[in-house]
Amino acid sequence: MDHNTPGVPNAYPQVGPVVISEIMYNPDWPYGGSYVNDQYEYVELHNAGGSEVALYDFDENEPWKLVDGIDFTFVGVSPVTIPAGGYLVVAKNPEAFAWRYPNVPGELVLGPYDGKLSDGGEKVELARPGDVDEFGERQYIRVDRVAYSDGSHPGDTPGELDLWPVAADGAGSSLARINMTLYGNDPNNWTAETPSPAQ
Ligand SMILES: [Ca+2]
Ligand SMILES: [Ca+2]
Ligand SMILES: [Ca+2]
Repeated sequence: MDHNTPGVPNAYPQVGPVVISEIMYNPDWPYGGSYVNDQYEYVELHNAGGSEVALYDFDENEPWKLVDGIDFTFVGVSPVTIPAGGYLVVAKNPEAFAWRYPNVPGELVLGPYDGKLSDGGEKVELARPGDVDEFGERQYIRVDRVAYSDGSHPGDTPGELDLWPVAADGAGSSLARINMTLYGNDPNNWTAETPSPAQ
């Protein structure tokens, strides 16, 4: 939360500066590609802040992670960082990604991650390390989380609609976050757009 507000409704959730900015969960099949379509999945992160952010906790000596639907740990030769205004891509299969998006500099692409992004929708969470609990297990603190859907899975409430854009479901578009500094777990802040990894 942004700040403590005892006795009144919670403040607007704290957002960023690093957010999940684009989700390619169901890529279309590329002409001439040598992989099945889910190998072209990716998640893009964006640093909407004014200074570089390390995806690493120097107090805990532990890297940040992507968790829930997919699993990825931000390990590198040195701590992974995103410059102010910069982007980073985590690809399901970096070789497949490099073939499909040859203009994206390789140093901006990490991966592979474990698991696959569901074609129906699921949660993707960016998390940073917290304390180790009494069982010796490290706890993780949510930085950003998106429970996306494909536009065809309304909930169980009668009359409920699935407001997520259907065009990102295998038709060539990806889910793109509209406002980087507004809450991400809200279909109103996402649209289906031409893929724009690392930009
Ligand atoms: Ca998928
Ligand atoms: Ca689907
Ligand atoms: Ca993008």
